[in-house]
Amino acid sequence: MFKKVLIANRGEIAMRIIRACKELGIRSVVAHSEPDVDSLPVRFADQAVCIGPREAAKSYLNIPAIISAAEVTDCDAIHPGYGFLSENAGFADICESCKITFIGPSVNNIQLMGNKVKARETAVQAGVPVVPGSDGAITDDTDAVNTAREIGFPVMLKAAAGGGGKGMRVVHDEDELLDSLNLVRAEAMAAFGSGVVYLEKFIAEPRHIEVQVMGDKHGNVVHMFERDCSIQRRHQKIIEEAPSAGLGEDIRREMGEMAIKLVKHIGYYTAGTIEFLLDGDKNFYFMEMNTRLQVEHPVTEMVIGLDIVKEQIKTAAGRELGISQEDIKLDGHSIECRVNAEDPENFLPSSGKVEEIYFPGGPGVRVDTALFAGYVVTPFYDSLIAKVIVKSRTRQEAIARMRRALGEFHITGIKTTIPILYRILHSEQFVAGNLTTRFLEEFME
Ligand code: MV4
Repeated sequence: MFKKVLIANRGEIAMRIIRACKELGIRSVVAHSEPDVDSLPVRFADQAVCIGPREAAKSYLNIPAIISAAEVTDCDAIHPGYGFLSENAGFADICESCKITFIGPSVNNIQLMGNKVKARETAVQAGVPVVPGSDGAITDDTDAVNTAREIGFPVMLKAAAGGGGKGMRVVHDEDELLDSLNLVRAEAMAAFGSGVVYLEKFIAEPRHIEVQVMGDKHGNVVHMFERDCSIQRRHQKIIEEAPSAGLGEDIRREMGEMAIKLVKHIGYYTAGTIEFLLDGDKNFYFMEMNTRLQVEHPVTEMVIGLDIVKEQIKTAAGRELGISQEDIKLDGHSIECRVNAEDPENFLPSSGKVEEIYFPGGPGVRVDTALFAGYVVTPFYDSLIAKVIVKSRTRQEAIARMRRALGEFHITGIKTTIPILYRILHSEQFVAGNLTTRFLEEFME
């Protein structure tokens, strides 16, 4: 097992990784930016190293500084958390060259899934359903027109280097197609340095369902069922739950099997997520794979009773997965609400000093956060400040528990999105489980 792990991240996820290390008897070192010197992870880790100023590009994305921090503190592994360097193949490669284990997938798997055209092709090869669309990248204008005609409008143009909602556009008819193609190409070139674009049938009002997977370096892989992440705003998830109210046992089993097929096909050996779109007729299609630990992993932990971060660290160290697929059983229902430091009126970031804070507790409530009274929320990083996670026997009981938990959450000094979360938890549509990716737009009207 590792002796010491460097955490190249901040906030609640740094806390989460420190906790996993502690339970495994591994020492932790947190690499932090200058303003984060007073943060909770810095206090909770065994050691801390400053890696640069507040700008992420000069600290949390500063590869030489992070590698140096790991070397001077004698760490055998680096956990990147989510965001920042977690899906950076170059970083994973440098870690391995320096004989530091990157707690994540192989360089090859990161590159493969980072390219959405290749990811789609790989899914096809593995026998996993994908949205009807182009065979690989769109080569030229005639190719775009022919493919779109074949599959029928509306279609969606997507950048191969995109993902998470960046570099994509819905095209309603042929008149719009070529202008849109040039637009997406230009946007993709500016944002990702690659103008490669592909095309898919546009699935209207889908659910976003993702399957958690976990592999080891001995060829074992399991899935841990799905999360429903349909409640999002501008591609930022707000509420996630497990299991999804939109799946029956048959689709759930098929989706799990498809996720396993894909990860076995690529030799994946760590925690990952296979994203699917589920249409109104319950057809599901592979969309993307996230080759990292995700923000919403706790809802899965709550319903299967496993610690995903501990499993991720153990398998990175070469241990075999201690569990087989038959051992993984769904128990109850879990919901996560993301609390953001934002003005609930307009979603603008809110910064300042946290004056008073009281976290919800009691049966079936978990709060993942790095907040404390006196902490200063800065505008330099993501506005996620806490995740409230509940677990109960049924979805309705979990909703009641989340309403209760949000009601107990008291914070002064900064504005948060708690009032919005509270309203969603009381909406008829949410209670009925009628979730689509358009839920929030319709709800906010
Ligand atoms: C789609 C789609 C409809 N049809 N692809 C958004 C993020 C990126 N991962 C892909 N996305 C979508 N791809 C086809 N063929 C709708 C979306 C989409 C979406 C997906 C998941 C969650 C929220 C979303 C919000 C808007 C659009």
